[in-house]
Amino acid sequence: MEETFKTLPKHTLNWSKGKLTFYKYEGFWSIKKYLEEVILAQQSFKARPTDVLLCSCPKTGTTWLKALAFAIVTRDKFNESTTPLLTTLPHDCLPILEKTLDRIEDNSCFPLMSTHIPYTSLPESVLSSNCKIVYIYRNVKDVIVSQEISKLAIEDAPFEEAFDEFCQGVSFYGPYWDHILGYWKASLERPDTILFLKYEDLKMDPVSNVKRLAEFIGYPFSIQETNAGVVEKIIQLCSFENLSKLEVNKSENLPAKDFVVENQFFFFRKAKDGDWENYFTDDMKEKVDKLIDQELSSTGLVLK
Ligand code: PAP
Repeated sequence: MEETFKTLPKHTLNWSKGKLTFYKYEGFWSIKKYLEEVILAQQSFKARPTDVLLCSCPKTGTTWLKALAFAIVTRDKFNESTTPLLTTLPHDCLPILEKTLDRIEDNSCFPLMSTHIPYTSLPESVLSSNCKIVYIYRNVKDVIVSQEISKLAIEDAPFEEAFDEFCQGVSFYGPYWDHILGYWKASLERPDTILFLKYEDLKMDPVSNVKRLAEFIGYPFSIQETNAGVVEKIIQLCSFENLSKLEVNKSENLPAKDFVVENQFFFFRKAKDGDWENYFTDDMKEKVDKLIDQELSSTGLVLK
């Protein structure tokens, strides 16, 4: 492992708690701790055809997708007053692929698992098992703000510096646009096994998108459930307004042990579309528009 890291390109960033070194592994940047987990997962994770992987780049709607998928899959077991989502951070409701290497003991039939690993670096068994993948993504400008403001919230490093690094591709599992592209290309090749969801679409039309999600992961809503308003109840349970006010999800109660930073903006900040307008200068807006055009114009993927 140490030998591998000696050969990787690296870049040091300013971080709320000091400096943080990122390494570039298989075309994507992250910190050593996370990349070690990726490498170990590549060596030993055994996917099952029944697994459903919730995949995302950080700050694109992961927490929300995890809560929704968990509520969908466990709706026969729990109702809105007994669900673990009331007392457990959504991230702790389902396993993370990189942290679930030994599956011998895991006899559960619970299908959900999450990961930030880019498509092209997923363990080979994920692809050969043909298990289902749900990918969520979000507009680039709001992701920059969500990620960089979380990172900078309690320090005085300028936003401009963080912005430039993100645009150079140096962000968690970045370049972000390459992360999306990997899953997008795969979703074209394997539409039956990869569902591509957009954070903004989920916000604009939660009912259809939650139904789509439930159907795709094999837990469709029955007509009786639909008539009884089960879809709306799940949407309400997992809404930002509801989850962010729960004691367990408040900043001071976050289990910081596994996360790089802990501060009040980390998982639940504003959840507002277009918040980038409060941080970007005209030059920044233009730079991102040009960058995305340059990176994606030949691919067919359109990110508004
Ligand atoms: P993570 O990668 O650290 O888990 P992730 O959940 O992907 O973060 O994204 C966090 C963003 O989702 C935050 O956006 P913001 O910074 O623009 O506010 C967070 O507020 C938002 N978010 C968290 N939970 C929800 C939810 N239930 N509904 C909508 N947005 C949410």
